[in-house]
Amino acid sequence: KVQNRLDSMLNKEKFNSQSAVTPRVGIIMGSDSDLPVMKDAAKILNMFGVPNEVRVVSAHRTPELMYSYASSAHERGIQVIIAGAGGAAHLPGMVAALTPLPVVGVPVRATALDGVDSLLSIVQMPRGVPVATVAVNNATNAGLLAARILGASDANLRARMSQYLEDMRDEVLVKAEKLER
Ligand code: RP5
Repeated sequence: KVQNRLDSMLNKEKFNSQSAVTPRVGIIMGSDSDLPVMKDAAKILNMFGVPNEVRVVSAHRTPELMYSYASSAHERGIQVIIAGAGGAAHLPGMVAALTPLPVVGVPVRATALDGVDSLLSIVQMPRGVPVATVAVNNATNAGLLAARILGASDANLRARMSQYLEDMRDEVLVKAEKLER
């Protein structure tokens, strides 16, 4: 039911994954309440043409699902997992413990502690099990990092990333020029 709700929210905003193709990035989150933040990862990956899937997988509420998702993702062709969670955000670390794939963690601002709780939970992984943690609520950077990881062995994607950086630079220069006038 939660997945249906998620799919319909994603469809409404046209960020749904390109479902016919095998997803290369798995975007997971602890609750559908994380979607307003986490959809930015799907948006950026779709922009780069990277097939992705979006799922709710909770470390606390659906531990069995988390176990099966994380331990089998690489067998389905997933190459990077982006995991977002708020509060006592165990999801990225637990997933990293169960998969050989790179895991990017997104601390979601979800409680009275404003995301500091999620940030510390995700960034302070003990030695041996890394999670590449991005800024609080910055799922865009998680998508970009996943695209860069894939780009290391995908010249096409790497070229698109270089173009993205150039476009960003040009945008800033145009704005700066306007200010100077
Ligand atoms: C976490 O608890 C989720 O990742 C979410 O950020 C937070 C609140 O979840 P809901 O109570 O909104 O479902 O597990």
